[in-house]
Parts: sequence; C-alpha cells; structure tokens
Amino acid sequence: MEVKIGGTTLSLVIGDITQADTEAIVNAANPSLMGGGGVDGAIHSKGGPSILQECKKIRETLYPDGLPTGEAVITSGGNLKAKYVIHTVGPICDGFMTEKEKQLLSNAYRNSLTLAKIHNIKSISFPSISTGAYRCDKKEASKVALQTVIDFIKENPNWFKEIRFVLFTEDIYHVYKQSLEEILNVSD
Ligand code: AR6
Repeated sequence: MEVKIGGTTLSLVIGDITQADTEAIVNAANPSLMGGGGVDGAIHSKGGPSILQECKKIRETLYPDGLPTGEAVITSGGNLKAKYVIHTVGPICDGFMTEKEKQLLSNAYRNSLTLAKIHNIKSISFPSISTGAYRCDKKEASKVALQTVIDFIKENPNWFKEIRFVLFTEDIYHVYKQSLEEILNVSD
C-alpha cells in the first residue's frame, strides 16, 4: 500500500528490512546497542562487524549508560544496501500500551526521523518497533507509528521522498494497512 502526503510517499510493504534500498534503515535496538534478536540480530548479521564497532564507540562516548528509550543514534550501514542504520529503542510493554509507552514509542519514530533529516537522508525504512520481543500491542503500536510519521511529514513537507514500513509478516502488514486506512479516513 502506498499513499502520497505532500511530496512524500508513505509506503507499507511486506519484507526483510535488511534488503531495503532506502538510504537509511531503522533498527529496533535495545539500550546496550550491542545487538540482540529480531530485526536487531538480522541487521548486525547482514551488515557485518563495522556496525557493532561504531555502536561500541557511541557507548564509550555519547551514551556510557546505554541509549535511553525513545532516543536514536546513527551508524553507517556496513555491508547493507542502506548507507546508514539509525538505532532506536522502543518501550517494553505488557500487551496493551500505557500513555507513557505510547509517548516513548512516538519519540523513537520522531527522533529517528529528526536524525535522518540532520544527516540529509531523504528515504528511510522502519520496522514495526516494539511489537516483537518488546510485546507492545500491534494495533496500538501501528497507530502510534503511523500517526507520528504522518505528523512529521506534515511538519516537514517535501523533506522525505519516501518513508517506508517494512513489515515482516502478512499479519503485521495487515494491521498497519488497516490502521493507515483508519487514520486517512478520519483526517479526510
Ligand atoms: N525485517 C523486518 N522486520 C523484522 C525482521 C526483519 N528482518 N525481523 C523481525 N522483524 P523485534 P522489538 C519484525 O523483536 O519488539 C531485539 O532482541 C518482527 O516480526 O525485532 O522492538 C533487540 O535487541 C516484529 O514485527 O523488536 C531488543 O532487545 C518487529 O520486527 C528487542 O529485540 C519488531 O520485533 C527489541 O524488541
């Protein structure tokens, strides 16, 4: 599914984010920035050891206590097609999301987009942050993700050429598609 908002294409696709050909991809990391399972594991394994090296540098300099939830940092993309990886940390939930968890998830998307803009990045792919190991309700997380991205596009018209959600399964793709249709109908 694809919609145009101002000069930006917002697209939803089913796939593996490590294959994405956007300038940047976003990693659903944890505060250690030392890798893990899910998207994080896939990005480090396909991207190669240089990404971890850069993450270690970031821990030594900017964030000795770990990357706080909702914040974002950038490394190169190593062997990936994407030139950059933006690492962010979503909230850990227990199913349905509290207002605080929604705010933290929104911060993770917004801070990733802001960092991309600072680095002159015009196309970016996101996974569905916090809906795997971090167990946030998929429907609620999809609404927060999409609304945050749409608000950013409206505040920064014509900055991004494409913002893409690369969703790993058909199930999560359909959750995002339904949420996007609901958000667009309401705002029409
Ligand atoms: N491409 C796109 N989406 C993927 C891929 C992939 N290659 N692999 C998994 N997903 P998760 P979280 C989907 O657990 O919930 C890690 O261990 C997956 O199906 O990767 O934010 C980190 O180190 C799900 O829909 O991220 C952290 O400790 C979504 O990506 C923790 O997990 C997010 O699942 C972060 O948990």
